[in-house]
This record gives sequence, structure tokens and C-alpha cells, in this order.
Amino acid sequence: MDIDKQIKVEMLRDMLKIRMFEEKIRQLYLQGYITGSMHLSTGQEAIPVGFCANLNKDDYILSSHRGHHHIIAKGGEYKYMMAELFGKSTGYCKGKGGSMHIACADIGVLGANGVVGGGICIAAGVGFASKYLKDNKVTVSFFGDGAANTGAFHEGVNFAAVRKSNVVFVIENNQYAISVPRKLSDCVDKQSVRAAGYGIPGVTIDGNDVLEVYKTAAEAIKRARSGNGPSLIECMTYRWHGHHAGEPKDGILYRSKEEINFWKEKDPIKRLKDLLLKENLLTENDYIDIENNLRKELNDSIEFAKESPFPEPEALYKDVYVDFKS
Ligand SMILES: Cc1ncc(C[n+]2csc(CCOP(=O)(O)OP(=O)(O)O)c2C)c(N)n1
Ligand SMILES: [Mg+2]
Repeated sequence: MDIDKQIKVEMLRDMLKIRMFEEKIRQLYLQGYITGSMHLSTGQEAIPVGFCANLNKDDYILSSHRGHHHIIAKGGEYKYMMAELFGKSTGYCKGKGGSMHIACADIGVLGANGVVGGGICIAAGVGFASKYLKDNKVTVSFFGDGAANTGAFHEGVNFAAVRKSNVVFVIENNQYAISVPRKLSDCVDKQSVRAAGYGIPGVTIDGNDVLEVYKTAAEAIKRARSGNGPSLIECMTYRWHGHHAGEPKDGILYRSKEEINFWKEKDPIKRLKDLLLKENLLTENDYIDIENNLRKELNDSIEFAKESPFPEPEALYKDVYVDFKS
């Protein structure tokens, strides 16, 4: 499968857009502008970017507690994300969601979720609704390797498989659930083998190779859209930082520096950039332009967030339920 040049460049830009956001909000968090718990996705950018490049605007995604990269890949804008993290009324959820609960139905983001595995059954239901309504939409459910060990995983994947729902289940296997390495919580080397227990296709891929992610996603999304049911795609990856932004020592208390550096060598952004330079699809100047444009957008979003008001106390009782049809 040949991937269009334009799509490759857009995927590079989207991965960089995520990386720059995450690294900037880490600083803002440590400076006290952002409070609460926040989980960074640096290193894992290729997975949602490869999937979302195959989705339409009105397709859906379900995200997790570590969800900024999913939302940006699905079309989330810096300014509304930043305002949400600052707790401001101009944010995606009017400042009441925060990092772990960003949702925006307009771009098909049906919610990040602080409950580990919480999005899986919602995705199974939304995908079933698409099947039932024949609306031709696909739902992609992103979650971690730890979430794949919850009961919700079994219920959601089984239900979706039996109903041949329009869903793709994506495990972002970053090898840890908080500080617990996967060898202490899994007896299988590949979580994708579990797909056989539900009678659906399952595959494990290099989640740091955005082109491989894109191609695998294309096939699974096509299968789901054409009514043939879900797939389970396990994407091997690694988070560069600690479990959450305020973690002491930033993830090195339970992971060796050698291990972290090994995975940094597999940086998905550098890999695609180097390839595009080699193929003469991009110049260093093009890359600098992309970076500069994103930096301006990012700085503007910080100003927007700082200048925006906090929600009024009465806002607590508004938007408790969202009618997605209205
Ligand atoms: C139901 C539930 N149990 C436990 C927690 C606490 N918790 C938050 S993140 C996390 C680890 C999740 O690991 P994984 O699914 O691999 O995602 P990752 O953080 O690695 O992206 C846990 C146990 C929670 N939020 N919800
Ligand atoms: Mg994990």
C-alpha cells in the first residue's frame, strides 16, 4: 500500500503538534499553571496519528486517562485544549473536565476517561449503534495495556465481536501500568493473541512506526466500516516521561535509563522525518516552517488560556447531560 506524500507530511505535522503540546504543558504544569493529575503521551504519538489519518471527521474515538494525543490527532485545537487544562470556561468542557475528561462531540471525541478501561464498553455500544443505524461510521477505542487486563475489556470486546460492531480496539502497549511492568501482569507476550478468544482478528505491530500503524489501521477501519466487525490491534510503544506529569524523578525510579534511551532511539517523529528527508519529500526548511507555525499556535493558545475566565459557580449545574442529537 502506497501512502500519499501529503498524508505522510500531515502525519509528521500531527505527531509534532502532539509532542510540542505535551512538552509545553509539562513545563506549565511544573510552573503551577495547570493543576490536578495529567498524563503525558510523549513517545506514543504515532498510534493515534496513524489511526485518525484514516478516520472521517464524523467518526468517533474513545480515549483514556492518557488522552491528549488522541484528541489532537482527531482534530482537537490547541487553544480549547489548553483552556481546558487551565480550568477555564473557554475550554472544550468549559473548564469542568480537565486533562482526563476532555470530550468534544463536534470532532467525534466521545471522551477521555479517568476510569481505566472505561472507554472500551462505551466504544462497543457506539460501534453497535452505528451498525444498527447503518450510519457508516467507525469508532476507534484507544486504551493501555493495563486497561486490557480489566473486566471491561472482556465485556466490551466480546459484545462488539458478537454484534459485529463498527469498532476497532487499539491497545497502546507502553509496557507499564503506572510502575508495574507488563511481565508482572501478563502471562502472554502479546496481548493481541486474546483476539482469538473473541473470534476476531488480532495483530501486534510496531506502534512507533506511523506508516505501519497507518496501513494496519486502514485495513481494520475498512473491515469495521463494511460491517465485518471489530479487530484488536496492539501497538508496542513506550512513554518517555513518568506515569503522570508530577511523578518524582519522571519515571526513572522503576525503569532503567538504558531502557528509556533504547526507546528514545525509536522516536516515531525522527523516524518519519528522516525517511521524508531521504525520499526528498521534505526539506529541513519545510520542517522548521512546520515547527515555527505550531510554536506560534501554541504560544497563542497559552495567552488565550491565561486571559480566559474561570467558569462561574452556577456552571456546575449546566451540561451535566449532553444530548448528542441536539
Ligand atoms: C478502574 C481503575 N483502576 C485503577 C485506576 C488507577 N490507575 C490510573 S492509570 C493506571 C494504569 C493504567 O495503565 P495502562 O492502561 O497501561 O495505561 P497507561 O497509563 O500506561 O497509558 C491505573 C491502575 C483507575 N484510574 N481506574
Ligand atoms: Mg500502559
